[in-house]
Amino acid sequence: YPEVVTLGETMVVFEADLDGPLRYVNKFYKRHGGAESNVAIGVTRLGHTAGWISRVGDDELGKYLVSSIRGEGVDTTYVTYDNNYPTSIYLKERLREGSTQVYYYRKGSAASQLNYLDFNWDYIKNAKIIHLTGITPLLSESCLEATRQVAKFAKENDITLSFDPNLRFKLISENPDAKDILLELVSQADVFMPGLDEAEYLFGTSDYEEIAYRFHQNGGSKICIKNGSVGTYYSTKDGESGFLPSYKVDRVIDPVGAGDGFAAGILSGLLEKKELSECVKLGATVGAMVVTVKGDIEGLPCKKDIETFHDAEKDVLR
Ligand code: KDG
Repeated sequence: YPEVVTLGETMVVFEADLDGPLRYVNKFYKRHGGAESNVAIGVTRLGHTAGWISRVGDDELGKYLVSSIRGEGVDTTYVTYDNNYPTSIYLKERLREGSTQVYYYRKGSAASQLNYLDFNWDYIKNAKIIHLTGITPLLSESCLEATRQVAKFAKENDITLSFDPNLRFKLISENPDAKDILLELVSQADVFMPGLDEAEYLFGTSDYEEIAYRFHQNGGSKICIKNGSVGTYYSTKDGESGFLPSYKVDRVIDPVGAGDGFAAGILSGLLEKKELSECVKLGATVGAMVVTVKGDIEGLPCKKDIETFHDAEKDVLR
């Protein structure tokens, strides 16, 4: 059984090979991206096991997603093919270096048909960590129900529930209950990893300590609040807290996927029973490495790459 189980939608990404508006782009690279499968791949690269539950269309793009994600070492046993709905896609435009814009084509996708009645609960029960994002519950009614059932199951079975809000304003603007739905998941999470702007949207304040205090008061055990290139504030219910400044990178090539890399580092650290401060170092390193490479998953490091990244901070490499 995989140590980390996650569920959600993954899309085929068509990434422009030219900078500038998409209307002038004639060639695209085919890749894939989905917050949850990105985390599963990240965890696998760091030497742990992960399973991703999803639905894809019974089409060529669906077959591509499954074979590629399985090829990354993620368990895809519970990814099903849907005959009636297609695999979703998104287009990635790079107006200039470091500034990425994405366009989704995901409405009515196979993944939005995910249904908890199909889940193998024995598989989920054996996970050490269940990782959810705020994208899945906003995809459809059945995805909302699936997320709620999985979160409830994690609580009932004492499985660590990890939650990254991953706010997608397109999905939020279409759902008047979005904030309440997300707050419900925050209140169940053991591990919570919002961006500062996301925490501000959810809690109405950008004061790290107050956000953490309110999370812990609700029973949450570990929180990491990410503030991009500035750093990460972290805190545990037991009183460990601190701030880790972000690692510097020479050039930000593509910021998409950094948060998922961060989550992969945190979850791997937790599986290794590291202190939260050490988990944050790992998460921040993975996040920094992801942005230096094009693609949502391509920059995810394995353990050895992490040493090389930190070695590069020294003046001489021997
Ligand atoms: O976190 C990266 C994701 O944003 C990307 O891979 C695609 O899941 C995705 C989404 O909904 O944006």
